[in-house]
Amino acid sequence: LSTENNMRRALEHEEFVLHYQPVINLTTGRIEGAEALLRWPQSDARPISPAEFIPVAEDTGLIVPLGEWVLQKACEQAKAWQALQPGLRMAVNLSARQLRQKNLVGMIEGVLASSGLAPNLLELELTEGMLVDNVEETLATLGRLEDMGIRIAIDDFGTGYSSLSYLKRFPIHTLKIDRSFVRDISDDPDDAALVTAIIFMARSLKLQVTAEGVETEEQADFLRSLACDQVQGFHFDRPLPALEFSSRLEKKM
Ligand code: G
Ligand code: G
Ligand code: MN
Ligand code: NA
Repeated sequence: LSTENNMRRALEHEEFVLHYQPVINLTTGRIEGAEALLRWPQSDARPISPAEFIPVAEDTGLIVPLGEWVLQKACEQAKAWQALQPGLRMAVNLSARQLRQKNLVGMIEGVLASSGLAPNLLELELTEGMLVDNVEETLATLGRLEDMGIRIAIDDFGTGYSSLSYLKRFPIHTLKIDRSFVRDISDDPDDAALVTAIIFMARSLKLQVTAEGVETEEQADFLRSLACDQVQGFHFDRPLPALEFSSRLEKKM
């Protein structure tokens, strides 16, 4: 309960911040996108992890106004960064509760209109589990988002228990390979086989594929040899405060 009250106050006082992790094209090395990641700095302690406060926000419904704040901020930032990197895409994590939110599509329309960001530069990240419940309603929601030109990514791909048939049923554009598969690709033949299979499947289905959690040059080389489209990970960049991300774009490094 105290977390809930603190979160309400933090939202009112704009204490949350977004960090942005660069999404890198593995062939060119260029930054093609950013994933917005919520941070809650504390004046007298380490920041509280979203892994801790997002579940509370979901349970209390606070994720609805918090999620709208995240989307608005991320879209405004993406719009501003178009001057430095035309076509830069912004990925925003969506929680299950937001997908059930009645006015989600209208809220997103409003944010795109007020920020001026082109819809095809916004990618919403969902997890597999979110596609299992209320299938008809979710299909309708995602269909409307796709009609607007918004892209849908499956986050943590491979860790859910759902049937792969959803890849055919839902309008999905990107698979983000979970970092648990990427971690041991250089040493574990099973993980290497799984990642290879996911990348080949994605290509056959004409989906874009992003590998997450790339921490070493060996992992990057392996993924490059499979022509994986994009990567994220500490080997390239940590999630960065907006100003650092801007310098990173300006230096074109
Ligand atoms: O960035 P970090 O590893 O601390 O994130 C932990 C988890 O919190 C990840 O699963 C990430 O997807 C989630 N997360 C981070 N920011 C947001 C956000 O703005 N909205 C939602 N729903 N989840 C987020
Ligand atoms: O669930 P999701 O993919 O949204 O989680 C994103 C989280 O992964 C962020 O909190 C980010 O800090 C973390 N992350 C990003 N790159 C790496 C990496 O290379 N290694 C590890 N261990 N975590 C990472
Ligand atoms: Mn994510
Ligand atoms: Na992930």
